[in-house]
Amino acid sequence: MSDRWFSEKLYPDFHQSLQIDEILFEGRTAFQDAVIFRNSRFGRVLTLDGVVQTTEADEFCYHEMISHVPIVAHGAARHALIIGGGDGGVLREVLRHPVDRAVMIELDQTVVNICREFMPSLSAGAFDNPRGDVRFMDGIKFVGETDEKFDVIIVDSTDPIGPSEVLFTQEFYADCARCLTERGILVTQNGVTFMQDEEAAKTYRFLKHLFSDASLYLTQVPTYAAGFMTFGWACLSTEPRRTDVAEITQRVAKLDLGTRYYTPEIHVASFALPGYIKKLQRD
Ligand code: AG3
Repeated sequence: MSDRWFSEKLYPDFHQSLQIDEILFEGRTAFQDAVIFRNSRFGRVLTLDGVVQTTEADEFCYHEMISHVPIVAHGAARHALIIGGGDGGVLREVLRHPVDRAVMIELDQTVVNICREFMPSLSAGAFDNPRGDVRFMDGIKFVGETDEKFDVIIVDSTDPIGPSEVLFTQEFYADCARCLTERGILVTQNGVTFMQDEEAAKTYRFLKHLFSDASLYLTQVPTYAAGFMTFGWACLSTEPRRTDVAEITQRVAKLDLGTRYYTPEIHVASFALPGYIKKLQRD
């Protein structure tokens, strides 16, 4: 048994540790520190700037929920945009749907390269899919300049410290709103709410001002310490979020998603928030 441990210090007063069996990659990219190591329970683990991003064992809890909830709720998404998502997990899940095109805008090409090499099950071939269109540039610049329109935008970023800070601003969300089609949906990752409540409250406030419908919704990821992970939801129409479980069930039955976390019941239930999170949804 190894006596080497990775200790995540995302919060000053609460650290979580994972045992390191073997380090597969360790280095500084043009933007951040990246490490991929192996842990006996979680398989290969990607950390960026000292924060666990994803693990082979529990990535499905995150990638299925950030992808299928908006796409199934939309019901007819043809064009999807992913901001970030360098490990390829979101692209993989998005391409399970009959979308014509999934554009992925990733800042850090090295993250894609190391994940393809050391964590290939994350993208599972998605980077070679002709419907995928991966471009390496700044997400905020892309949404600020493009004339392309998307039915769904998924922001799969790191936490709002370091290179991703700009992806949590009102300006960025406003540009996303401009890039959406009529019933378009934007979802964002907003951290673990018990520890990062201000972050979720702020995103909710921005989204509420810019969109007809705004909400938070939940998933549970074992290696994100301290409780529920919250996603932001924003839509130019109030109707997609209200799609009932019978309709969601019918839509899912036509797909071959093979999910392990996402179900029609979980889709609907993920918008039911515990009181300490619901109270953050103030204007
Ligand atoms: N990106 C979000 C990681 C958030 C971890 N932060 C935390 N525990 N508060 C995940 C990238 C997966 N594609």
